[in-house]
Amino acid sequence: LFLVERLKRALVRDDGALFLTYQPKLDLARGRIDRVEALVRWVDDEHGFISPDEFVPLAEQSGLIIKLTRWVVRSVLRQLALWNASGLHLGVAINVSAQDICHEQFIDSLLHELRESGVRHEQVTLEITERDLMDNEALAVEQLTALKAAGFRIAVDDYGVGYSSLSKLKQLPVDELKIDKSFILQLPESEQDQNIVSSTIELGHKLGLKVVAEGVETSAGLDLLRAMRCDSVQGYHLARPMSAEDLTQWYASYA
Ligand code: G
Ligand code: G
Ligand code: MN
Ligand code: NA
Repeated sequence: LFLVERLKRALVRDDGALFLTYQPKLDLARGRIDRVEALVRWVDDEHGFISPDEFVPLAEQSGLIIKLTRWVVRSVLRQLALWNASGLHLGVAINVSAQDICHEQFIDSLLHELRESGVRHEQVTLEITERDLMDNEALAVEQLTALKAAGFRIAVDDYGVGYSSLSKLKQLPVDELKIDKSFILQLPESEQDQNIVSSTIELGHKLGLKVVAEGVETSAGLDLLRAMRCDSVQGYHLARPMSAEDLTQWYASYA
């Protein structure tokens, strides 16, 4: 079978070949883990582990992304409902593509899943890459405006590698900039990255946005970002993406 057919089968069967991992984000001002990013994983019984860098683009090309994202949303919200019930109140970031948000049923199905799970809108951040936004500008902006009006948080993912102009940024209905990890990974060693990141944080703040750094791998990087007044950090220095069970345990020992 072609890979995309195998992916479709994994979605239909929902027998554990597709699963979610969660990576925590630290709110620097409050010193608290307040959110997690959901990251999908696939272990195919024939091909083994397949990276989302490989199968997400495949799903996008074939249109299967709509079903994949629906599965992700449903699974994430179920998990969030479990955490809510156990007294663990976390927000979650879900990666979506322009195809998803431009799909006519996206908002309705999201709202339906929220009602089913009892999760609150403010608990959900939708991450969309800067590049995806720029490639689908008019309709994407319209849809994001509707999503934001419905109460969801919107983040621009992989910010800094997608060539959006400052005037575009001003018009986008977003709450958060997520600086791409390529500017963060060598932050302690690279003066150039330090300049780029500190000015991006300043710009974000002047536009009224929260700024998140991903790919924080060292305490030196974390210290720099704190000094730059970055709002939130995510990266291996804190924790790797992990299963829901592991995240629950990790959180208990961290907090
Ligand atoms: O851990 P990392 O390898 O998870 O993810 C690689 C890429 O795959 C990232 O760009 C990430 O945004 C994307 N990705 C991970 N999970 C999802 C998902 O559930 N949906 C979408 N659309 N992209 C995802
Ligand atoms: O959706 P996004 O492109 O933000 O996905 C985040 C990606 O970054 C995922 O592939 C995740 O596994 C990865 N990631 C998260 N933290 C780190 C880190 O500290 N270092 C590196 N190299 N990758 C990370
Ligand atoms: Mn992301
Ligand atoms: Na990213």
